[in-house]
Amino acid sequence: MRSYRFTHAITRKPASSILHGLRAVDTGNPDLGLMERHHSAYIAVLRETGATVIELDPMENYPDSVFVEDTALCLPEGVIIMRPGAPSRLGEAAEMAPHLQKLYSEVRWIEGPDSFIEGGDILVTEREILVGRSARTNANGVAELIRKVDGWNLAVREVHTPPGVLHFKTDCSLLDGETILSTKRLDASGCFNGYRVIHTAEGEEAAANTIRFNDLVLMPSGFARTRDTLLAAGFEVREIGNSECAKLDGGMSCLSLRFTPKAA
Ligand code: CIR
Repeated sequence: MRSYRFTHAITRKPASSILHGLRAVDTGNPDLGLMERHHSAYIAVLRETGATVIELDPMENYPDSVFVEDTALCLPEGVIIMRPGAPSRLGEAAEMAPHLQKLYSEVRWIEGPDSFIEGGDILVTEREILVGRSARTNANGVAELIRKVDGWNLAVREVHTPPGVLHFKTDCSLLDGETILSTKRLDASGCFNGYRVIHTAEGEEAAANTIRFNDLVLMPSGFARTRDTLLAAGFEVREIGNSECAKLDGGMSCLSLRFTPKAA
């Protein structure tokens, strides 16, 4: 099971420079103390599933570095180091690489120079890898990813992130081997044809970015109708405060890399 059973996760503590983190709309600065408490709660839930969580030190020179998901794509076959499309985040990928090189024998890189791709735009399901073109992930980035997974027998499908939405996974997440949680606006594009799709409740689009991690679904707190839909569908849900990360367009998936290491 490649898409939601994992033995490990990597997180990075938020830095005080998070006040300078990127955001589409300024809704006020995040409160670092509250963000740290939410982050600790998030890690505790990952650990509740029995996984090993590696917590990296904060990096002050990268304000958005708490959002580790954008730096790498971790697959059972190996790792692809990403090339973030936000200039202030480009260097985060090289900072992550040594940590993954300790755990994986096969590490490949998106090299560029014209390719950009962020992990937030990549949804791994049991049958394929969906990559959403976005303001951060360009056609060259998708094309290079396809070349880099060569030999791993994987299907990569290019899809589109809705305009004005930061990442493909801002609007969707995997719930199990065949079920996707999606906003209606993203599902309307037809990209999930053939999957079972559960929609976020009207007005709760910000609940779409959850993670299925082993037996649990981690979702942001404050979205009762979507939560109740997931509970009724039989998922075991944990709600985690996300008010501070949300000010920086971040959610559940952004805060971790989830994987099962594959050393030689
Ligand atoms: C950024 O704009 O890059 C950060 N403020 C948020 C990144 C969220 N990452 C993700 O959805 N994977």
